[in-house]
Amino acid sequence: MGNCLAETDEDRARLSLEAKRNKQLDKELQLEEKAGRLVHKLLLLGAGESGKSTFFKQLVRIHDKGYDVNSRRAFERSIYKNIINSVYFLFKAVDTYGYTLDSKTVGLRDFFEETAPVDEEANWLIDDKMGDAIKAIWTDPAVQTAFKNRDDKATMFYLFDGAEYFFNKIDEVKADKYIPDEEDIVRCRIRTSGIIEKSFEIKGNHFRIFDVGGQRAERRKWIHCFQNVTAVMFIASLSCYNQSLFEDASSNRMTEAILLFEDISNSHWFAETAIILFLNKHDIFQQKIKSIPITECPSLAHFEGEGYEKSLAFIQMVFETSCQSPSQCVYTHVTTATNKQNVESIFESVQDIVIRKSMAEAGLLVNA
Ligand SMILES: Nc1nc2c(ncn2[C@@H]2O[C@H](COP(=O)(O)OP(=O)(O)OP(=O)(O)O)[C@@H](O)[C@H]2O)c(=O)[nH]1
Ligand SMILES: [Mg+2]
Repeated sequence: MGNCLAETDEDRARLSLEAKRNKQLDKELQLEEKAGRLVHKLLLLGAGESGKSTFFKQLVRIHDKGYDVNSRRAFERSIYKNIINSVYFLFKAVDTYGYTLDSKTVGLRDFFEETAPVDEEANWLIDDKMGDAIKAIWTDPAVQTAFKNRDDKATMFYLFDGAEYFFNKIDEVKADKYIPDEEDIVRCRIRTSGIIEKSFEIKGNHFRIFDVGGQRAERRKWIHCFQNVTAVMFIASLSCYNQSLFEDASSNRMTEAILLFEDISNSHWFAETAIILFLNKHDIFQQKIKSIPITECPSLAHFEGEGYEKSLAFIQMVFETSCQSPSQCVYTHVTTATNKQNVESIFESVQDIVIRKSMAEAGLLVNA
């Protein structure tokens, strides 16, 4: 499996706890199967920030109970943190690329930097005053220019994908009575650490779905849920072809995703497993491709075409041909995980693939 699963000593204790927990989960799975209940185990895999948890959250909305008031409240702090961090990233870009803030914004910046927290454990909060400051900062022409130029080679910087969405609803977020809605939850970014698992019953079929952390340091934990997997849902961001990794600025995100997909799809662990590839963040890709060619990604530098359709087809071809296992067939979908209807219809096809595969394995279907 290459180095994506290499273990280090530092968190061995945590890993062994997780291994125990996953052994327990596998035991439960076997018991359920013994009791005559066929459980389809599905893994969401992929590099960091590709949209695995977003997909998982949509499944909770669509096929579980959704998010009640208490669970929605639990996202409040992370949303404040997402927004505040985005303001810091915008200011950093303004400084780095020499944009000039309005004199009024300079004063607001002082207030923001004195008041807004920076450390993880702080009490992240956007009250009315802070909300008004953020709103004014966001509309400053220099900040807007930095934002618009964030993908240009010369003026590039990292900003999480939900930043614009939350800036545009800052009036709601800053209100005392604010409780995140399900759309906010889907847009909120919380890096996953470890393995999160949930059971779903859909039309009488039982699914157990695992969401994992995708950043490099997280991947060594994946192996603990690799046994008896019915399908891998590999999520790759389409829009990351011009971005570098959060955890390593010298590596291109799409190159990383292609190499990871190659590792996973050719792995002996998944020789009997359906591999479903989601080319995600289609909404962002559609916009970005108008001005930035996919050749920005070193692994796609040999592409000679241009335009949306050819670029998309090329990315799909590169991913699919990296799976060389003769017994394996990759089922590809182009997705926008923030769109509930899109996830709902795509997951219909996933169920179809999974159920047909299970029937074929049980000898009930000739062509899976
Ligand atoms: N616009 C848009 N944003 C998306 C899409 N999919 C995910 N996002 C956003 O991308 C950010 C990262 O998504 P996550 O689901 O947290 O990514 P992840 O793969 O779980 O990341 P790790 O937990 O670090 O492995 C979130 O803010 C999502 O709202 C998409 O299709 N379109
Ligand atoms: Mg996640």
